[in-house]
Amino acid sequence: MSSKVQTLGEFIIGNQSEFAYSTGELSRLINSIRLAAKVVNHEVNKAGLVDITGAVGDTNIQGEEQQKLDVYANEKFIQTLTNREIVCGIASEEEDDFITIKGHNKDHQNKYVVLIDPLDGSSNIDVNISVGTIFSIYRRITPEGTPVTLKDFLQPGRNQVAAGYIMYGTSTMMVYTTGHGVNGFTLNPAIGTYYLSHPNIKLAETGKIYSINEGNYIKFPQGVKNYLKYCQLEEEDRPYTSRYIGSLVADIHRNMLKGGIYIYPETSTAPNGKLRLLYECNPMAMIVEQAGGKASDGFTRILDIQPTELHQRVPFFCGSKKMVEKAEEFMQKEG
Ligand code: AHM
Ligand code: MG
Repeated sequence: MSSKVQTLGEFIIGNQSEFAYSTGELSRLINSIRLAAKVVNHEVNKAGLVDITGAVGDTNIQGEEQQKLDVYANEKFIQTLTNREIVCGIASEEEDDFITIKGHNKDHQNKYVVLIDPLDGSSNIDVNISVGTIFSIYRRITPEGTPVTLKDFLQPGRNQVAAGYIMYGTSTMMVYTTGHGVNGFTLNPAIGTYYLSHPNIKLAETGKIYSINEGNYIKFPQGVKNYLKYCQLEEEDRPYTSRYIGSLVADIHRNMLKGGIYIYPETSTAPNGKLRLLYECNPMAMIVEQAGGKASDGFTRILDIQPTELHQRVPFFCGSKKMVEKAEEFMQKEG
């Protein structure tokens, strides 16, 4: 590896001055996520070897079966974030309620809240397909020195100060933004260092990939059905290619690099879709917008939605700007 290649650690320090409140705390926070991700990566990578992939038997707040690695990742991220004097609260997709962190002096002085999906797509672990961690960071809005409240977590996504994901794939990558573009870092597992491999990621304005669980076609709203027909027509640069892994981080990551649209719409049985606004859609929307793309619920910009509850779900249309605009056009035509 050439000595000119920047490591994630160097990058975080080098770009600290770009942060809105440049006290170094956000850098330390991102650093702690980087460290926890390394530990989780180690476990995910050996998941096929040991009996760690089975379902624990618990069900999470969404009534889904929780698997051992979800529990492990959840614990690791919470533990790492709690041990630092940076966050005053954590909300996790795997926890019913948010966690209050008093800080070492028990004075609630820490500034940031973190919302995290510790291991998304975990049903893919058993079959050796990429999974990911998604995180979202806000400054608290209630005064420092008081315990964090639900209000601090229910901020619209446009207030995020940073967002990112870690993809445990053929290579492990961390991709994040602090509102100044998107950068991707690849882990060299031999030495445990992430290197800047994808500087300033830009999403093509349009692409040729659409990603949706088409098995649910019958349950889709008419606007989505019409858009899918449009994607499949032999016209101009179409038909597009259909690619769906069923692992949000991997599907979005591929589309960011290749150009495309990801859709998880509302269905007749899930009127708000499946994905969670706070842990999945907001962070992905910030990243995709920072890369020049677009994210909406078919009608409204994701980052402008005022959340009303921690585990809220929302329909999600995300990816290349022109493709999302076209899908919105079909949605809006059907009202
Ligand atoms: P999870 O948070 O329970 O892991 O579910 C989220 C996952 C996403 O990664 C993926 O995009 C989606 O669920 C796939 O859902 P489906 O199997 O309904 O297509
Ligand atoms: Mg998830």
